[in-house]
Amino acid sequence: TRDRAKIVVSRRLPEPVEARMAALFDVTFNQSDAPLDSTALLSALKGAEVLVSSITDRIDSDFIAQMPAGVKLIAQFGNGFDNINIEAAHAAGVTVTNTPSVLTEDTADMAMALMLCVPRRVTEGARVLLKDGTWPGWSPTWMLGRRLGGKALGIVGLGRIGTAVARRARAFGLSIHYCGRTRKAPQIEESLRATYWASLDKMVEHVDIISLHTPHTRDTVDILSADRMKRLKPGAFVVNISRPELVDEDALADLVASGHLSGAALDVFEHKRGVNPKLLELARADKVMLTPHMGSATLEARIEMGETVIVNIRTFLDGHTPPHRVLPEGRSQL
Ligand code: 8YV
Repeated sequence: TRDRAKIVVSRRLPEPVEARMAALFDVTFNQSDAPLDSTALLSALKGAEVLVSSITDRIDSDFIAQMPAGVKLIAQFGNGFDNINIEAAHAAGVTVTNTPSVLTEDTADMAMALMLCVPRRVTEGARVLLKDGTWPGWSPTWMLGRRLGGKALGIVGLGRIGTAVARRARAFGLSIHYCGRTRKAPQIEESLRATYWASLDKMVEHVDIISLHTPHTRDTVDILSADRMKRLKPGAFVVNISRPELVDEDALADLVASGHLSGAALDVFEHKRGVNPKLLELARADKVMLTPHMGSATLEARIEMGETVIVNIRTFLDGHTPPHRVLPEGRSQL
């Protein structure tokens, strides 16, 4: 039998995942809770065969060019892989894998929470009652929000997560609209009673809520541009649980502040810039809901993501194509 493969894991993972990896491989874990910078990560990779990466690692063409030649697999702990230059990895003969599917349902649950929170004033109510202690007592006009049922939901990207959101939204009484590169099979449209729009510009004019479930690629940057958001119906609501680059955050904040949009709920932000101060101010006024990238943050999903990483690594080390290989034409931003 061959020696245990040396793998480097860029971020701390839930304890059961780390224990399982340590039992199977010769693992180097990042001992701190913060990401490693490129220099530290590259030096940790000396003598390694596999890098287990996360969204906070910038694996661009420079990084790949400097990677020790023995590293032949980048196993991303995550569904999205826009932090990795897939073309450069492929050109260097490095396989990339991700962890789709296991986080789909939990991420869709979170999308529904985001959709409900501002219109039904959930956190606002909790704060008033618990923190400010200002409840004047129940009254027929107390904390009136807006109904979700009967509204039209526009889903950008009816993939795994978009579809899981659509199923939930149907149960909440929303009608489903979607757009994306390809139209789904009639059975899928029928089961969701979903209306396809070939043009996002047209769809935005017909929906009350728009929710983004498409990856961050060169083609999707600012897919919700200022112009598109101005075309949304007055009072429309924006949900982003995908990637921050898909939305023009400044324009979104301005359109909420001006009252054209009734609000927004965002789970993702540009990490380096920090959270847009205009959005923070709107969040304090309960017009906007901000959560810190929690879409897949359940213990169950994170353990299953870890198991998926392990299956990808073992299959690769056994000389087979890993089940969740990102295809060379997998579109990435870097
Ligand atoms: C993870 C995510 O938190 O999977 C994704 O694409 O955005 C999140 O589920 C993150 O990617 C971990 O690397």
